[in-house]
Amino acid sequence: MSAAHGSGVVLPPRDLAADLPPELGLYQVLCDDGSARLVSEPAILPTLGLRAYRYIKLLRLLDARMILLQRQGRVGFYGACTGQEATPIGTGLAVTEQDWVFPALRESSIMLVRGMPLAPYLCQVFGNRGDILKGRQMPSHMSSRAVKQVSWSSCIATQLPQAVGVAWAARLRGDRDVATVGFIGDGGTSEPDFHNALNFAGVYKVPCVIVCQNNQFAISVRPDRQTASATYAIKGRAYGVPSLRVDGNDVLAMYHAVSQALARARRGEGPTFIEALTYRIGAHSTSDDPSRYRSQDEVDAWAARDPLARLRAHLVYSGLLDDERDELLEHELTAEISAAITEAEAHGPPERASLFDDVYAELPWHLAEQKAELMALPCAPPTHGGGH
Ligand SMILES: Cc1ncc(C[n+]2csc(CCOP(=O)(O)OP(=O)(O)O)c2C)c(N)n1
Repeated sequence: MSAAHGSGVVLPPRDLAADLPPELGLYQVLCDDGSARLVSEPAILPTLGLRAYRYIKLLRLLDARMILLQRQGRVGFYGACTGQEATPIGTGLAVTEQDWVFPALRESSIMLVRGMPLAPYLCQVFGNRGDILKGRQMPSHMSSRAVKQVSWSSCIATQLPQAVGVAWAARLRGDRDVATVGFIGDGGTSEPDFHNALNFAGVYKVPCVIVCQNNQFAISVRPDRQTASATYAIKGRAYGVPSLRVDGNDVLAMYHAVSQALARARRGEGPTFIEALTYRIGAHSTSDDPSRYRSQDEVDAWAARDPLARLRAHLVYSGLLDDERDELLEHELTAEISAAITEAEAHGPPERASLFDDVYAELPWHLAEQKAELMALPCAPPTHGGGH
Protein backbone atom coordinates (compact mmCIF):
# COMPACT_ATOMS: atom_id res chain seq x y z
CA MET A 1 0.00 0.00 0.00
CA SER A 2 1.29 3.45 -0.79
CA ALA A 3 0.14 6.91 0.25
CA ALA A 4 -1.17 8.80 -2.77
CA HIS A 5 0.37 12.25 -3.20
CA GLY A 6 0.38 13.16 0.47
CA SER A 7 -3.41 13.68 0.47
CA GLY A 8 -3.89 11.29 3.35
CA VAL A 9 -5.70 8.92 0.98
CA VAL A 10 -4.07 5.51 0.91
CA LEU A 11 -4.72 3.27 -2.08
CA PRO A 12 -3.30 0.08 -3.50
CA PRO A 13 -0.45 0.88 -5.91
CA ARG A 14 -2.47 1.25 -9.07
CA ASP A 15 -2.97 4.89 -9.86
CA LEU A 16 -2.87 5.24 -13.62
CA ALA A 17 -2.33 8.95 -13.48
CA ALA A 18 0.52 8.75 -10.99
CA ASP A 19 1.86 12.11 -12.11
CA LEU A 20 -1.41 13.86 -11.28
CA PRO A 21 -2.81 14.67 -7.85
CA PRO A 22 -5.61 12.25 -6.95
CA GLU A 23 -8.34 14.82 -7.40
CA LEU A 24 -7.30 15.28 -11.04
CA GLY A 25 -6.12 11.74 -11.84
CA LEU A 26 -8.22 8.62 -12.29
CA TYR A 27 -7.72 5.67 -9.99
CA GLN A 28 -8.31 2.36 -11.78
CA VAL A 29 -7.69 -1.29 -11.02
CA LEU A 30 -9.18 -2.89 -14.16
CA CYS A 31 -8.21 -2.13 -17.77
CA ASP A 32 -10.88 -0.37 -19.78
CA ASP A 33 -11.64 -3.67 -21.48
CA GLY A 34 -11.22 -5.57 -18.21
CA SER A 35 -8.60 -7.83 -19.68
CA ALA A 36 -5.25 -8.06 -18.04
CA ARG A 37 -4.53 -5.55 -15.32
CA LEU A 38 -4.40 -7.24 -11.97
CA VAL A 39 -5.89 -6.19 -8.69
CA SER A 40 -3.38 -5.23 -6.08
CA GLU A 41 -4.50 -8.01 -3.80
CA PRO A 42 -5.04 -11.04 -6.09
CA ALA A 43 -5.83 -13.19 -3.06
CA ILE A 44 -9.17 -11.46 -2.54
CA LEU A 45 -10.21 -11.55 -6.19
CA PRO A 46 -12.05 -14.90 -6.22
CA THR A 47 -14.43 -13.93 -3.42
CA LEU A 48 -14.66 -10.21 -4.04
CA GLY A 49 -14.74 -10.34 -7.83
CA LEU A 50 -17.36 -13.07 -8.03
CA ARG A 51 -19.56 -11.44 -5.38
CA ALA A 52 -19.31 -8.10 -7.15
CA TYR A 53 -20.15 -9.76 -10.46
CA ARG A 54 -23.21 -11.46 -9.01
CA TYR A 55 -24.61 -8.20 -7.62
CA ILE A 56 -23.83 -6.10 -10.67
CA LYS A 57 -25.57 -8.70 -12.82
CA LEU A 58 -28.52 -8.90 -10.43
CA LEU A 59 -28.91 -5.14 -10.56
CA ARG A 60 -28.62 -5.03 -14.35
CA LEU A 61 -31.35 -7.66 -14.73
CA LEU A 62 -33.50 -6.15 -12.00
CA ASP A 63 -33.41 -2.65 -13.51
CA ALA A 64 -34.42 -4.02 -16.92
CA ARG A 65 -37.35 -5.91 -15.38
CA MET A 66 -38.52 -2.92 -13.35
CA ILE A 67 -38.56 -0.70 -16.43
CA LEU A 68 -40.70 -3.31 -18.19
CA LEU A 69 -43.08 -3.44 -15.21
CA GLN A 70 -43.30 0.36 -15.21
CA ARG A 71 -44.19 0.32 -18.92
CA GLN A 72 -46.90 -2.25 -18.13
CA GLY A 73 -48.32 0.04 -15.45
CA ARG A 74 -47.40 -2.29 -12.59
CA VAL A 75 -44.79 0.10 -11.09
CA GLY A 76 -45.36 3.85 -10.81
CA PHE A 77 -41.87 5.17 -11.28
CA TYR A 78 -38.35 3.79 -11.49
CA GLY A 79 -34.85 5.23 -11.72
CA ALA A 80 -32.37 2.72 -13.13
CA CYS A 81 -28.68 2.56 -12.41
CA THR A 82 -27.66 0.89 -15.69
CA GLY A 83 -24.00 1.49 -16.49
CA GLN A 84 -23.31 2.85 -13.01
CA GLU A 85 -23.63 -0.38 -11.02
CA ALA A 86 -19.95 -0.61 -10.05
CA THR A 87 -20.23 2.39 -7.74
CA PRO A 88 -23.05 1.22 -5.45
CA ILE A 89 -21.96 -2.42 -5.57
CA GLY A 90 -18.30 -1.60 -4.84
CA THR A 91 -19.47 0.61 -1.96
CA GLY A 92 -21.88 -2.05 -0.67
CA LEU A 93 -19.02 -4.52 -0.50
CA ALA A 94 -16.80 -2.02 1.32
CA VAL A 95 -19.15 -0.83 4.09
CA THR A 96 -19.32 -2.75 7.34
CA GLU A 97 -22.38 -3.67 9.37
CA GLN A 98 -22.33 -0.58 11.60
CA ASP A 99 -22.03 2.05 8.85
CA TRP A 100 -24.98 4.19 7.70
CA VAL A 101 -25.62 4.93 4.03
CA PHE A 102 -27.34 8.10 2.77
CA PRO A 103 -28.09 7.56 -0.93
CA ALA A 104 -28.83 10.08 -3.65
CA LEU A 105 -30.96 8.49 -6.40
CA ARG A 106 -29.19 5.38 -7.66
CA GLU A 107 -27.73 3.50 -4.74
CA SER A 108 -30.61 1.43 -3.31
CA SER A 109 -28.86 -1.77 -4.38
CA ILE A 110 -26.36 -1.30 -1.55
CA MET A 111 -29.13 -2.63 0.68
CA LEU A 112 -29.24 -5.86 -1.31
CA VAL A 113 -25.49 -6.31 -0.94
CA ARG A 114 -25.93 -5.79 2.82
CA GLY A 115 -28.49 -8.56 3.05
CA MET A 116 -31.93 -7.03 2.45
CA PRO A 117 -34.12 -9.71 0.84
CA LEU A 118 -35.41 -8.89 -2.63
CA ALA A 119 -39.17 -9.26 -2.02
CA PRO A 120 -39.51 -6.56 0.72
CA TYR A 121 -37.21 -4.37 -1.35
CA LEU A 122 -39.59 -4.73 -4.30
CA CYS A 123 -42.63 -4.05 -2.11
CA GLN A 124 -41.16 -0.56 -1.70
CA VAL A 125 -40.81 -0.26 -5.48
CA PHE A 126 -44.50 -1.16 -5.82
CA GLY A 127 -45.51 0.88 -2.76
CA ASN A 128 -47.94 -1.88 -1.83
CA ARG A 129 -49.38 -3.48 1.29
CA GLY A 130 -46.12 -5.37 1.93
CA ASP A 131 -44.20 -2.10 1.92
CA ILE A 132 -43.01 -1.26 5.43
CA LEU A 133 -43.81 2.39 4.58
CA LYS A 134 -47.40 1.47 3.62
CA GLY A 135 -47.01 2.94 0.13
CA ARG A 136 -46.69 6.49 1.47
CA GLN A 137 -43.20 7.13 0.18
CA MET A 138 -42.72 7.85 -3.50
CA PRO A 139 -42.37 4.50 -5.30
CA SER A 140 -38.80 3.21 -5.56
CA HIS A 141 -37.52 5.37 -2.70
CA MET A 142 -36.37 2.35 -0.74
CA SER A 143 -34.91 2.35 2.76
CA SER A 144 -34.21 -0.11 5.55
CA ARG A 145 -33.29 0.47 9.16
CA ALA A 146 -32.12 -3.16 9.40
CA VAL A 147 -29.32 -2.50 6.91
CA LYS A 148 -28.82 1.11 7.99
CA GLN A 149 -29.82 2.90 4.80
CA VAL A 150 -32.14 5.90 4.60
CA SER A 151 -34.45 6.69 1.69
CA TRP A 152 -33.47 8.13 -1.67
CA SER A 153 -33.26 11.86 -1.37
CA SER A 154 -35.63 13.35 -3.90
CA CYS A 155 -34.76 16.86 -2.76
CA ILE A 156 -31.30 16.46 -4.15
CA ALA A 157 -28.28 17.07 -1.87
CA THR A 158 -30.30 17.27 1.36
CA GLN A 159 -28.91 13.87 2.32
CA LEU A 160 -25.31 15.08 2.59
CA PRO A 161 -25.66 17.32 5.68
CA GLN A 162 -27.56 14.37 7.20
CA ALA A 163 -24.72 11.95 6.39
CA VAL A 164 -22.18 14.37 7.85
CA GLY A 165 -24.38 15.05 10.90
CA VAL A 166 -24.83 11.38 11.72
CA ALA A 167 -21.08 10.82 11.35
CA TRP A 168 -20.43 13.75 13.69
CA ALA A 169 -22.98 12.42 16.19
CA ALA A 170 -21.23 9.04 16.13
CA ARG A 171 -17.95 10.75 16.89
CA LEU A 172 -19.44 12.80 19.75
CA ARG A 173 -20.96 9.63 21.22
CA GLY A 174 -17.64 7.83 21.01
CA ASP A 175 -18.95 5.22 18.52
CA ARG A 176 -15.55 4.86 16.95
CA ASP A 177 -16.51 2.05 14.61
CA VAL A 178 -19.36 3.94 12.95
CA ALA A 179 -18.80 5.80 9.70
CA THR A 180 -21.30 7.10 7.14
CA VAL A 181 -21.31 7.17 3.36
CA GLY A 182 -23.23 9.98 1.68
CA PHE A 183 -23.90 10.01 -2.07
CA ILE A 184 -24.58 12.87 -4.40
CA GLY A 185 -24.91 13.24 -8.18
CA ASP A 186 -22.92 15.71 -10.27
CA GLY A 187 -26.04 17.87 -10.48
CA GLY A 188 -26.34 17.86 -6.70
CA THR A 189 -22.94 19.58 -6.37
CA SER A 190 -24.59 22.85 -7.44
CA GLU A 191 -26.82 22.77 -4.36
CA PRO A 192 -25.72 24.68 -1.22
CA ASP A 193 -26.13 21.51 0.88
CA PHE A 194 -23.19 19.92 -0.92
CA HIS A 195 -20.89 22.77 0.10
CA ASN A 196 -22.27 23.01 3.64
CA ALA A 197 -21.67 19.30 4.11
CA LEU A 198 -18.12 19.28 2.76
CA ASN A 199 -17.16 22.35 4.76
CA PHE A 200 -18.53 20.98 8.01
CA ALA A 201 -17.00 17.56 7.38
CA GLY A 202 -13.59 19.14 6.75
CA VAL A 203 -13.67 21.45 9.75
CA TYR A 204 -14.88 18.85 12.25
CA LYS A 205 -13.06 15.92 10.65
CA VAL A 206 -16.14 13.75 10.74
CA PRO A 207 -15.97 10.04 9.84
CA CYS A 208 -17.86 10.38 6.57
CA VAL A 209 -17.15 9.29 3.01
CA ILE A 210 -18.83 11.47 0.40
CA VAL A 211 -19.22 9.88 -3.02
CA CYS A 212 -20.22 11.94 -6.05
CA GLN A 213 -21.54 9.76 -8.85
CA ASN A 214 -20.54 11.85 -11.83
CA ASN A 215 -22.74 10.12 -14.40
CA GLN A 216 -22.35 13.22 -16.58
CA PHE A 217 -25.96 14.26 -16.52
CA ALA A 218 -28.36 16.07 -14.25
CA ILE A 219 -31.36 14.97 -16.28
CA SER A 220 -30.30 16.75 -19.52
CA VAL A 221 -27.69 19.12 -18.04
CA ARG A 222 -24.06 18.21 -18.70
CA PRO A 223 -21.01 18.84 -16.49
CA ASP A 224 -19.82 21.85 -18.54
CA ARG A 225 -23.06 23.61 -17.57
CA GLN A 226 -22.74 22.43 -13.98
CA THR A 227 -19.19 23.50 -13.15
CA ALA A 228 -16.13 25.26 -14.54
CA SER A 229 -13.84 23.14 -12.31
CA ALA A 230 -11.52 20.61 -13.98
CA THR A 231 -13.10 17.77 -11.96
CA TYR A 232 -15.68 17.44 -9.21
CA ALA A 233 -13.07 15.89 -6.90
CA ILE A 234 -11.07 19.11 -6.89
CA LYS A 235 -13.93 20.80 -5.03
CA GLY A 236 -13.24 18.63 -2.01
CA ARG A 237 -9.65 19.87 -1.76
CA ALA A 238 -10.94 23.42 -1.43
CA TYR A 239 -12.67 22.36 1.79
CA GLY A 240 -9.58 20.60 3.13
CA VAL A 241 -11.11 17.18 2.51
CA PRO A 242 -8.77 14.58 0.94
CA SER A 243 -10.31 13.94 -2.45
CA LEU A 244 -9.80 11.64 -5.37
CA ARG A 245 -11.29 10.72 -8.71
CA VAL A 246 -11.98 7.05 -9.24
CA ASP A 247 -13.11 5.08 -12.29
CA GLY A 248 -16.72 4.54 -11.27
CA ASN A 249 -17.08 1.77 -13.86
CA ASP A 250 -14.36 -0.26 -12.14
CA VAL A 251 -15.91 -2.08 -9.21
CA LEU A 252 -12.56 -3.15 -7.77
CA ALA A 253 -11.28 0.42 -7.82
CA MET A 254 -14.46 1.63 -6.12
CA TYR A 255 -14.21 -1.12 -3.51
CA HIS A 256 -10.60 -0.24 -2.69
CA ALA A 257 -11.19 3.52 -2.65
CA VAL A 258 -14.25 3.35 -0.37
CA SER A 259 -12.62 0.74 1.91
CA GLN A 260 -9.57 2.92 2.35
CA ALA A 261 -11.69 6.01 2.97
CA LEU A 262 -13.75 4.16 5.61
CA ALA A 263 -10.57 2.92 7.27
CA ARG A 264 -9.31 6.51 7.44
CA ALA A 265 -12.63 7.61 8.93
CA ARG A 266 -12.45 4.90 11.60
CA ARG A 267 -8.89 5.88 12.48
CA GLY A 268 -10.21 9.36 13.29
CA GLU A 269 -8.53 10.94 10.25
CA GLY A 270 -11.72 12.52 8.96
CA PRO A 271 -13.70 12.61 5.73
CA THR A 272 -12.81 11.68 2.16
CA PHE A 273 -14.48 12.89 -1.02
CA ILE A 274 -14.60 10.50 -3.97
CA GLU A 275 -15.72 11.45 -7.46
CA ALA A 276 -16.81 8.28 -9.25
CA LEU A 277 -16.52 8.93 -12.97
CA THR A 278 -19.22 7.00 -14.77
CA TYR A 279 -22.00 7.39 -17.35
CA ARG A 280 -25.75 6.99 -17.18
CA ILE A 281 -26.46 4.50 -19.97
CA GLY A 282 -30.23 4.52 -19.41
CA ALA A 283 -32.75 7.33 -19.08
CA HIS A 284 -32.76 9.65 -16.05
CA SER A 285 -35.92 7.87 -14.95
CA THR A 286 -38.96 6.26 -16.51
CA SER A 287 -40.26 9.83 -17.10
CA ASP A 288 -37.31 10.80 -19.34
CA ASP A 289 -36.40 10.40 -23.04
CA PRO A 290 -32.59 10.85 -23.32
CA SER A 291 -32.62 10.73 -27.14
CA ARG A 292 -33.79 14.36 -26.91
CA TYR A 293 -30.40 15.51 -25.60
CA ARG A 294 -27.66 13.01 -26.53
CA SER A 295 -26.53 10.83 -29.41
CA GLN A 296 -26.53 7.05 -29.57
CA ASP A 297 -22.84 7.18 -30.63
CA GLU A 298 -21.97 8.75 -27.30
CA VAL A 299 -23.91 6.10 -25.40
CA ASP A 300 -22.23 3.33 -27.41
CA ALA A 301 -18.77 4.74 -26.66
CA TRP A 302 -19.47 4.55 -22.95
CA ALA A 303 -21.09 1.13 -23.25
CA ALA A 304 -17.66 -0.10 -24.36
CA ARG A 305 -16.47 0.63 -20.80
CA ASP A 306 -19.43 -1.17 -19.27
CA PRO A 307 -18.70 -2.20 -15.66
CA LEU A 308 -20.36 -5.60 -16.04
CA ALA A 309 -18.50 -6.52 -19.24
CA ARG A 310 -15.20 -5.28 -17.83
CA LEU A 311 -15.44 -7.33 -14.69
CA ARG A 312 -16.62 -10.34 -16.67
CA ALA A 313 -13.61 -10.06 -18.99
CA HIS A 314 -11.33 -9.90 -15.99
CA LEU A 315 -12.92 -12.89 -14.26
CA VAL A 316 -12.72 -14.93 -17.48
CA TYR A 317 -9.09 -13.85 -17.91
CA SER A 318 -8.42 -14.96 -14.32
CA GLY A 319 -10.07 -18.36 -14.89
CA LEU A 320 -12.87 -17.64 -12.42
CA LEU A 321 -15.74 -17.50 -14.93
CA ASP A 322 -16.69 -19.02 -18.27
CA ASP A 323 -19.72 -18.89 -20.57
CA GLU A 324 -21.39 -21.89 -18.97
CA ARG A 325 -21.08 -20.62 -15.38
CA ASP A 326 -22.21 -17.18 -16.50
CA GLU A 327 -25.31 -18.56 -18.21
CA LEU A 328 -26.16 -20.59 -15.13
CA LEU A 329 -25.83 -17.49 -12.97
CA GLU A 330 -28.10 -15.54 -15.30
CA HIS A 331 -30.79 -18.21 -15.06
CA GLU A 332 -30.46 -18.30 -11.29
CA LEU A 333 -30.73 -14.51 -10.93
CA THR A 334 -33.63 -14.27 -13.37
CA ALA A 335 -35.52 -16.91 -11.40
CA GLU A 336 -34.72 -15.11 -8.13
CA ILE A 337 -36.10 -11.84 -9.52
CA SER A 338 -39.24 -13.50 -10.92
CA ALA A 339 -39.96 -15.22 -7.61
CA ALA A 340 -39.48 -11.96 -5.69
CA ILE A 341 -41.80 -10.06 -8.08
CA THR A 342 -44.50 -12.72 -7.65
CA GLU A 343 -44.13 -12.57 -3.86
CA ALA A 344 -44.17 -8.78 -3.77
CA GLU A 345 -47.11 -8.34 -6.16
CA ALA A 346 -49.21 -10.79 -4.17
CA HIS A 347 -49.54 -8.09 -1.48
CA GLY A 348 -51.79 -5.79 -3.50
CA PRO A 349 -52.26 -2.06 -2.90
CA PRO A 350 -52.29 -0.55 0.61
CA GLU A 351 -55.66 -0.41 2.45
CA ARG A 352 -57.45 2.85 1.71
CA ALA A 353 -58.24 3.34 5.37
CA SER A 354 -54.53 3.18 6.25
CA LEU A 355 -54.16 6.68 4.75
CA PHE A 356 -55.45 8.03 8.05
CA ASP A 357 -53.24 5.97 10.35
CA ASP A 358 -50.10 6.82 12.27
CA VAL A 359 -50.32 10.60 12.52
CA TYR A 360 -52.87 11.24 15.31
CA ALA A 361 -53.47 9.07 18.39
CA GLU A 362 -57.14 10.01 17.95
CA LEU A 363 -58.40 11.00 14.54
CA PRO A 364 -59.59 14.69 14.56
CA TRP A 365 -63.24 15.16 13.54
CA HIS A 366 -62.51 16.63 10.12
CA LEU A 367 -60.27 13.67 9.17
CA ALA A 368 -62.82 11.24 10.58
CA GLU A 369 -65.35 12.83 8.23
CA GLN A 370 -62.98 12.55 5.27
CA LYS A 371 -62.26 8.94 6.12
CA ALA A 372 -65.97 8.10 6.23
CA GLU A 373 -66.49 9.86 2.89
CA LEU A 374 -63.57 8.01 1.27
CA MET A 375 -64.67 4.64 2.59
CA ALA A 376 -68.19 5.19 1.19
CA LEU A 377 -66.79 5.60 -2.35
CA PRO A 378 -66.61 2.59 -4.65
CA CYS A 379 -63.15 1.01 -4.75
CA ALA A 380 -61.15 2.44 -7.67
CA PRO A 381 -58.19 0.63 -9.20
CA PRO A 382 -54.87 2.04 -7.96
CA THR A 383 -53.32 4.74 -10.14
CA HIS A 384 -49.60 5.16 -10.53
CA GLY A 385 -48.10 8.62 -10.55
CA GLY A 386 -45.06 9.72 -12.52
CA GLY A 387 -42.17 11.62 -11.04
CA HIS A 388 -38.78 13.21 -11.48
C1 LIG B 1 -33.55 20.51 -4.81
C2 LIG B 1 -34.01 19.87 -6.11
N1 LIG B 1 -33.89 20.55 -7.27
C3 LIG B 1 -34.29 19.98 -8.43
C4 LIG B 1 -34.84 18.73 -8.44
C5 LIG B 1 -35.31 18.08 -9.76
N2 LIG B 1 -34.34 17.02 -10.08
C6 LIG B 1 -34.60 15.74 -9.78
S1 LIG B 1 -33.32 14.73 -10.19
C7 LIG B 1 -32.44 16.02 -10.81
C8 LIG B 1 -31.09 15.83 -11.44
C9 LIG B 1 -30.13 15.24 -10.47
O1 LIG B 1 -28.92 15.09 -11.14
P1 LIG B 1 -27.69 14.46 -10.41
O2 LIG B 1 -27.53 15.07 -9.04
O3 LIG B 1 -26.53 14.57 -11.32
O4 LIG B 1 -28.10 12.94 -10.18
P2 LIG B 1 -28.48 11.85 -11.26
O5 LIG B 1 -29.96 11.96 -11.51
O6 LIG B 1 -27.70 12.13 -12.50
O7 LIG B 1 -28.14 10.55 -10.64
C10 LIG B 1 -33.14 17.23 -10.68
C11 LIG B 1 -32.63 18.54 -11.13
C12 LIG B 1 -34.97 18.06 -7.19
N3 LIG B 1 -35.48 16.83 -7.12
N4 LIG B 1 -34.52 18.63 -6.03
